[in-house]
Amino acid sequence: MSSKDKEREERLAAALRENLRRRKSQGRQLRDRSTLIEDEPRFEEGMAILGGPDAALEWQRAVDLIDAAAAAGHPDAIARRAVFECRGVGRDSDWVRALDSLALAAEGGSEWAARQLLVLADGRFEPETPTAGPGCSWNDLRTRISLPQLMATPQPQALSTDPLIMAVPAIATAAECQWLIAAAGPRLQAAEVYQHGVDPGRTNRFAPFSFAHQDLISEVFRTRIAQALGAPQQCLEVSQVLHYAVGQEFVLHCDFLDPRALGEEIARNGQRIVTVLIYLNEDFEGGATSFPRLGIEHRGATGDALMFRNVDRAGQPDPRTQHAGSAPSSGEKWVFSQWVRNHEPS
Ligand SMILES: O=C(O)CCC(=O)C(=O)O
Repeated sequence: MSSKDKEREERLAAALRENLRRRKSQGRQLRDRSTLIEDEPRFEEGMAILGGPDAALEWQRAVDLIDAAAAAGHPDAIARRAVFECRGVGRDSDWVRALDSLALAAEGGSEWAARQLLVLADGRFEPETPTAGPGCSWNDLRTRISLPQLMATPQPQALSTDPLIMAVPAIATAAECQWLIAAAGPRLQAAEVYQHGVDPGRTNRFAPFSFAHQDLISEVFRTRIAQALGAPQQCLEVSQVLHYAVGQEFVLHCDFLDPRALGEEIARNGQRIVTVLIYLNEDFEGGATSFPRLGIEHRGATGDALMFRNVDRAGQPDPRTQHAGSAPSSGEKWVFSQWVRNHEPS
């Protein structure tokens, strides 16, 4: 056995021990131990592929491994399958099925699923071991979720009609915002600018929500955004959560891609026609999103969105949309950021 294989085996064994310890300590019904031992490596291997450098090439194998572990009853694999179900990964998108899986996973002992269910059904964010509530099961909680209500988006208010800039109040709940902050926090890294990597003009940090890090809350955000814009989900780039500490900023820039430099990229994956920001908190000073050429400075309350077109009515880059993420002067600023293309990747 190579040292890499040995390392992997040790990691899987440690994950298995930790998983068993956690479920035992929660006093939940343990499934047959031998079944768990069989499912755990499949789940861990699937997750390792999704989080690794070959995710784009090997995603189908990862999905098959996680699906197999889920079919055998592994609660965290069932929770992960819920993400595939709502996104339509290797199957048709089906939110009802995804929420049912989330409840099933929570009933089986997945804390990750239980915490998401609380956020979606009860508007409650619990960072530690959650309980459904007195006399209430996870399945009961699931029945409280109405899909039309969950995906509803409030009426936007125009801040500018040309270029179009819209404020959407309360597109997300406080609990959903807290969830995304908590999910992004441990993964923050230096933010980058398109094709240039880390840049002195963008000193804040960010966490991408790529395949391995998606959950039902980030998917609810994406679904609401796609619905509000009338855009197919496939036009949405990888979502990001941005974090600004005092003094950190994203200096003046435009979000459209320059057709002179990036013609091929635009032809293949589309132009970045819309930017959506969802403000995840409000307990900071300063930190507005500013459009100096339009005289607009905007700061949403927790859960509010700002949506703006980066191109003009003819679809051409609109330099008037130049904007900046200003630095907070006290506190920390958290924002969910979504760039949207004008067609699906080819
Ligand atoms: O954080 C902000 O207020 C602005 C973010 C931004 O400029 C962007 O995502 O393009």
